Amino acid sequence: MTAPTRDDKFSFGLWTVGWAGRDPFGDATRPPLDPVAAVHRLAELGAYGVTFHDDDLVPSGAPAAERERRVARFRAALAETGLVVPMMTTNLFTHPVFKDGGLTSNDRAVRRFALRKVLRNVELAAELGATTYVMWGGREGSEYDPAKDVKAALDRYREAVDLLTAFVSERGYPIRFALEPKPNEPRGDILLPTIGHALAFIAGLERPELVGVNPEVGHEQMAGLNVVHGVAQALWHSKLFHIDLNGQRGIKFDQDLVFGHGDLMSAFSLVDLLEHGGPGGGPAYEGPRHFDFKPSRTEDADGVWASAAANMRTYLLLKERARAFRADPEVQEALTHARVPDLRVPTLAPGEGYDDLLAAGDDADPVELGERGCGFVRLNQLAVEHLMGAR
Ligand code: GLT
Ligand code: MN
Ligand code: MN
Ligand code: MN
Repeated sequence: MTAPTRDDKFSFGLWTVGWAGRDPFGDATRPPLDPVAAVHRLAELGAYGVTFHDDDLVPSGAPAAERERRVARFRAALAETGLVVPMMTTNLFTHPVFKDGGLTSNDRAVRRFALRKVLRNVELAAELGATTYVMWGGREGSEYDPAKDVKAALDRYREAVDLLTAFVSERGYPIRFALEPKPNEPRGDILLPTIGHALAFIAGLERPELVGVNPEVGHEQMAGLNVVHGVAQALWHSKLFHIDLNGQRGIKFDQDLVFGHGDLMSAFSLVDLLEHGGPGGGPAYEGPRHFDFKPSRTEDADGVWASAAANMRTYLLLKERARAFRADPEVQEALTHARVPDLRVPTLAPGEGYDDLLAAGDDADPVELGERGCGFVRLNQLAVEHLMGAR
């Protein structure tokens, strides 16, 4: 297997490798990381892109001159390394002002402040050439049902997203928005908790074509959902605008482990889906392979970079394993036996309607059909063996 290259389109958030390890129970275990140093190190490791929140680069409330100085230094590092900024996002969760949310806070003054913060950073995103703008609404939600009018909150969410899409359209920015679902944490319950909720919300927007999703592996798994199914449905709706790859072990707090360090079988199927578009082929995903992980707080600086490299190496290994799986004649035969390709055949014949179907009601013997084995276990075992390098 070769080392990661720019063509692999691996990207990382500044907040990932830059996480100092502070958690609700303990202090930071590592010193802060200079964004410029992060850019250089990520480029050396083979990444092509870096992403960030406004506050990752410029501390909230910094004076204009300080903002310009920091942005200029960062731009110089991008120019030096050739790293690009495919995606940017807003921090609407750290400052106490956002304790009840940003775009859906009960407090109108907070909502206006939050929206202005997003608009300003979208301008910077356009300057830096980012084409995707992620909206993770971690604080948009509640702990107490009587304290949040959810229908009104969704009205305000829609109002905000409609304003943002009007902004990029009228300014002529080539930017699309990607909503990132998460079921809970830091709020007890977060609005738009899953891929499915986000897709339904998008359908009611003014410019739905400018809004898609940014699913995170661990977030769907925190909700007990199958992330491969969720991502496949997002692809089916042509709404997979971006993706956050990481690892999660079961329904618990958001772990943000290295990709593949959670449910490895699911990671294998996800890479297969992203690379091949599923068993039937396309559409596959062409965008950045973005890692949103947190180097565990047990790790020192070397451990941080080993973790960053591990994400990319695991992805490439899974990609190679998925390719071998697809190319294996025994797998092809097992797929056919399991009737996986048959699902792509329309249920009705061309021109056939319900009358024809009712009239043809004699071609099926439910007893015989019910006795047919599906052969799915053998197929899955072949996947396990490919994943383990046994084939
Ligand atoms: C935050 C969150 C991530 C989001 C980031 C984008 S910030 O770390 O936990 O899942 O992708 O706002
Ligand atoms: Mn997460
Ligand atoms: Mn996270
Ligand atoms: Mn994320």
